[in-house]
Amino acid sequence: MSRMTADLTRTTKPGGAISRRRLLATGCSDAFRPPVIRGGLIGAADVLTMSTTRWLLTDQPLAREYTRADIAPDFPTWGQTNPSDEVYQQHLSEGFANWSLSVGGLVERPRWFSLDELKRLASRTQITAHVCEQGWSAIGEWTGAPLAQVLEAAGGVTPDARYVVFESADGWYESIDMFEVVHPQTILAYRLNGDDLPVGNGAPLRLRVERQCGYKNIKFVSAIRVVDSVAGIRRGTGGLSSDFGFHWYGGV
Ligand SMILES: Nc1nc2c(c(=O)[nH]1)N[C@H]1C(S)=C(S)[C@@H](COP(=O)(O)O)O[C@H]1N2
Ligand SMILES: [Mo]
Repeated sequence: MSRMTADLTRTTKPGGAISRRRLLATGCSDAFRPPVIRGGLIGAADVLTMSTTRWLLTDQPLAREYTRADIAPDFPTWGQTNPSDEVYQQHLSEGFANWSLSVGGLVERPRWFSLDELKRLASRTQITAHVCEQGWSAIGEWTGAPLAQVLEAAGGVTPDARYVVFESADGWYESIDMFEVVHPQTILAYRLNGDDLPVGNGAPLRLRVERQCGYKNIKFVSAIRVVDSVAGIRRGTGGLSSDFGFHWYGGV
């Protein structure tokens, strides 16, 4: 984690305000409270306003996007590449035709999404650099449904929503805060470089959070849950990586 530690020296921006990276990277995730979204649902306009505001206020622009010419010929696979979980293997053998994503917790209408339903939502395609904390990076083109769209299709989040928690078929779990949730590049990706997501890269669905390190980009996502606190989840830090000592906000 040495390069993330080095980032801690960049603590202030020109205006003198303490950057959010520092707040979070020093383990102060409790000190950081995203604004409560009033009025029940996150409307499209709210999402836009909120992400614009956050961008202006906290100096968190889009992650850099590249061109097709920059795409790595072979995007690596890393960590788990084929979960042995029985249910997962069944879905894999059926080409994920009967797979569905559970969306629950603090949403107005908890529901399931088939892969086709996710693909029918508005999509976003982005060519970005994946940066693994273990010393490699690769550029790939990801296509998926913006997470904000998915939550919208579940009726929007309730006023006390603060985090989205992701569960994976291999037992991995992670969470991100509502700021990251509504960021335009936060997508649930089902395609890599124009093809269905390969198994090794997290088929049928993986998270892309382009401003955070590899380990936050959880693969084989099977369920997402909106919560007001991550304290009750496993060891209580909000993710497998952070439960084992990595920063919860794994800024690149
Ligand atoms: N469920 C799950 N998600 C995961 C992992 C994993 O082992 N299991 N590895 C993480 C790490 S450390 C990295 S670098 C990326 C690797 O993504 P890739 O296999 O598409 O290269 O996935 C992340 N998400
Ligand atoms: Mo990684």
